[in-house]
Amino acid sequence: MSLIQSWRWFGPNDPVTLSDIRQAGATAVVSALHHIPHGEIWPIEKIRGRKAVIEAAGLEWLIVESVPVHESIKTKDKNAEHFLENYRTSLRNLAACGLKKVCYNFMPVLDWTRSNLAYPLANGAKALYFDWVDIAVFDLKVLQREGAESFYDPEILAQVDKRQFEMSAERLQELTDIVLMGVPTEKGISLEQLRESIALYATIGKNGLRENWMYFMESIRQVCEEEGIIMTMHPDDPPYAILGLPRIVSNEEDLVFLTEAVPQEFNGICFCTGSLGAGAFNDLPTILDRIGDRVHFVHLRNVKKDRLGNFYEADHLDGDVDMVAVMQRLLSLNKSRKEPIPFRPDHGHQMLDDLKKTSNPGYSAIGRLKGLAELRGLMAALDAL
Ligand code: DNO
Repeated sequence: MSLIQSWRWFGPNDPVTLSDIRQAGATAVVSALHHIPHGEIWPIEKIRGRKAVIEAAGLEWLIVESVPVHESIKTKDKNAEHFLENYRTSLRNLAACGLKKVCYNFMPVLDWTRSNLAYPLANGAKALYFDWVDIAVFDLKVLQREGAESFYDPEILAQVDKRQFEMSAERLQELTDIVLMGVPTEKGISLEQLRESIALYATIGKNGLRENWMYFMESIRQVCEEEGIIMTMHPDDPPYAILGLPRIVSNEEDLVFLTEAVPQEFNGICFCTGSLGAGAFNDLPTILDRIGDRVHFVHLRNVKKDRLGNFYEADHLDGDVDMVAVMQRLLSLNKSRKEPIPFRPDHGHQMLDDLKKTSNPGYSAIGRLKGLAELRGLMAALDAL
């Protein structure tokens, strides 16, 4: 029994079609109803409709990525109960349609963050890139966050003025849009909203965010246990605080804390090698040895970091993450499972024909097809040993 090869599909508006996905060799799809605003109930008919489309293409909708957790829940504000009730209803509706694996994250306000979506690689392909100086330019010059200077390494700070001077107005706007974007198919936020959120999260802090997450888990526990739903929490991307926002899923200690704080099986992990791999302090095979039994979904991706912590997304078998060791661990975990663990090639380079097309950043067809093919080869070879 091997791992299940899945693929993220953003729905009918995704330029990558279900037929493309089948040709890439995936058997299962990871999808979400991105058009439903965060916090609203996912109606059964809409879920059924999406499922039917996926199945008509000969694929299975295996994982829901994501059912977004509304900011009211993350900050546990006065509307939290309303959104928790909606969340439970959405989970019940998903389970009624046979969808029992859900991915989510608990990152404040922004989902994943990069500074460049088209970083040119030496071979002509393009990758996603995270550059601390660019982020500092945004933070200090655009957002103008109070006290932000103290947050950056002096070596980064020393480059900010020069970098800003060299940036065109268009590039500065592009950088701002990229940081504020969140999930590309969903709505970004405004600078003002970001400022308000940063102020609010400063009062919550890491411990407060952990508590709010525990409250969220407790609020959905009964529904998950009754329906047999497994929640898989996605790590912070990148795995350290940015713009002063607290983070609770960035390293081994966080993951151990979260799995121990809520030991029930419904509290699972989405093991994202790219997110965790961007932290020099994270040793991924060791993390899997600690919390592997709670991993129910895997994002396989690689990153190459430099001395200052800037990183770009490398080829799936290249980069700092020891993908062979990770795959070995996953295959051995898989042996003890009743159901095989699904993985998806997470992100891929923009390359070949896709350089001429517009796709969701990180989610072009050919780069992911290459990643999946390499990972499939690795899996087959290790499986045969
Ligand atoms: C980025 C993705 C994330 C992920 C969410 C899960 O490419 O891995 O956006 O879907 O954080 O909630």
